[in-house]
Amino acid sequence: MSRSTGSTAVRSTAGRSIAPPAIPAPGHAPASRTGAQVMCEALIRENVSVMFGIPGGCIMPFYHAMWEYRARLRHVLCRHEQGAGHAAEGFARATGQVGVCIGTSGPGATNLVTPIADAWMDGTPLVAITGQVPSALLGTDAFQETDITGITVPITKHNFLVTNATELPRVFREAFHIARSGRPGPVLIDITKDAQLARFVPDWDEPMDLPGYRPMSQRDDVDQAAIRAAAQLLQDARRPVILAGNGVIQSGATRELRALAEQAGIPVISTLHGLGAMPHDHPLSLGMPGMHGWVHVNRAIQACDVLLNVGSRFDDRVTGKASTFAPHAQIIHIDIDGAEIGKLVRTDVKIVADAKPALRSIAVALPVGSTVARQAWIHEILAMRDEHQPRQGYTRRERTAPLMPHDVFDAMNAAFRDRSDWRVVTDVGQHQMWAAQLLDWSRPRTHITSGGAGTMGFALPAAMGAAIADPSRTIWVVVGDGGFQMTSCELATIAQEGLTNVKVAIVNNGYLGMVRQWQQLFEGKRYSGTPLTGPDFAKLAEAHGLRGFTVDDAADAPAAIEAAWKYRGCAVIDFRVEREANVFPIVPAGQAIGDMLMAPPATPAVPAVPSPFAQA
Ligand SMILES: Cc1ncc(C[n+]2csc(CCOP(=O)(O)OP(=O)(O)O)c2C)c(N)n1
Repeated sequence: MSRSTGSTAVRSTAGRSIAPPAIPAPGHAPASRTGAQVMCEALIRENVSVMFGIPGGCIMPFYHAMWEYRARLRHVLCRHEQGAGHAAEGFARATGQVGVCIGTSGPGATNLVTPIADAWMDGTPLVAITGQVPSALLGTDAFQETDITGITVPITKHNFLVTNATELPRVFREAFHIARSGRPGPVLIDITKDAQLARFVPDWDEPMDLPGYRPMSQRDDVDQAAIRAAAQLLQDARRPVILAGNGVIQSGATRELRALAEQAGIPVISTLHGLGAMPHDHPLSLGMPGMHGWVHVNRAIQACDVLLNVGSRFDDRVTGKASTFAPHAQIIHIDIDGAEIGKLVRTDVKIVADAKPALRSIAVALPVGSTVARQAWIHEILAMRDEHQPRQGYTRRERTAPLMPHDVFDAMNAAFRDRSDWRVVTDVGQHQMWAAQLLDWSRPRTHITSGGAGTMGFALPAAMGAAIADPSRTIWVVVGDGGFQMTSCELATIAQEGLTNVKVAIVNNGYLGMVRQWQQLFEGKRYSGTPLTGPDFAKLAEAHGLRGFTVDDAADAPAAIEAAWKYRGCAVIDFRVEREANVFPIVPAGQAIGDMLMAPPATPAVPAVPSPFAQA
């Protein structure tokens, strides 16, 4: 099985133990430290225990110091900085804590750009630490110099270039505060090599200096006038719905969501990132909306008279053509980030607040009244659901190959049903939408995916981070053969770390499936750049010392999942599914969410641009 190099051992290469410098107790004068040692102590003070990264020239002083602190700071050596960043994201998404990733200057830093952008889009708390060339060389195109603070301005909540080591204690406190407060997100700290090497006496009490940064927190008062207005709208509504997003999960407000829904008899729709906020089998739980949302959910949105959006930012994958979204509804929007409110969809009641206190306040303000009219509304939605029988209709779809994608998800659901010790991390593409639609999501933070950025390659490293964060749970990766090949090098990291709780299900259709689906439905089947080959994934797993399975018949899927689950090590299952299965429903790009396709159009679309090589 996996080989462990003992990367967390507390011994020097010479076999002698090295005592880390003691972190001074409060009230004791701290001794002089290098900037790099201060970085380690600042991380420990922020309760960081695990970091994901790759060393290199300009970050070497930090790695040198890390050795002394290795009993308290575990470093996971990833195979690519993109993997390190996604691993830190997975750690953060599983725990709600700030994830930490590290890269050297130049290419190390630019390789972190994708996960930083991903964390930005999905509100994931992340601190990225990068080394920078010595301050005397800044701006000279020195070896491995890249202006990473310039590059990451639009995709970080804030970033810092530290050239003066004495700023490090304050900068680290500010960075972690910014990453985890308000709408969480990524912060980058770029530290020149000379600042890491400089010796000084750190001042841990220097106050934060963040003029103008006043994020909302759970302790802040909620605007009571807005709460009363929202409660009144909900009380008077005959056809209300709640749209629950990532903010509910981030705020830990699932109980408050359920309490309000039950008190007022309002059905709840969960966005991709809201899956798990409301148990799938709760009578008021409707499922996912949007481009691949269920028919009854999208129709409920288009017919509702009041829509309470809590913690979702009206992504265009949810709204379709925004001007046509929920055309009859008065809209209440609760968001911790005021800039999201009214950005894409008109809003009637604006509540800038954390989801938990806001939902609690609305429940208190809501007069207890009759819900008879609501019951009629709920029955109407459920009748739509029964008519379309989305889940059943999908799984009953004719089997055109020995293994259909839905066979894989059926088998997974059966394996998950009686267990609670799992999470699923999905990648981007068809398998991601099938997982969202077909798996039964009941608990928060069990569904982790790349939503806003849609980053292929996210799943395997993010699962690695989630697995390290919580060794008691099995982390299932659901990934396409395309996305898997983007970051499959992290199998080596999983093997080196000896992780036993990562299980990988590759939904292998031999295509970049989601793009191929669009080409089939909207571009006259012109499969340009989408047919895809790959290695024998089971053998690839075995080559890493992991366990590999190949499944090409539905009858074998449940046994493979059980065997992988019970195997005391990381396992990879290559599910070779029907190549041209599609995700339905689908709302064509730019259309209203009511305009769903439930099957390929009768007349296939032809490419809009005729071939320049066509014979005259
Ligand atoms: C890094 C990146 N490159 C390109 C895309 C565009 N894209 C979206 S889905 C998709 C196909 C994914 O194929 P695969 O991983 O095999 O999953 P499938 O759709 O077949 O389930 C592509 C190329 C993307 N989302 N991310």
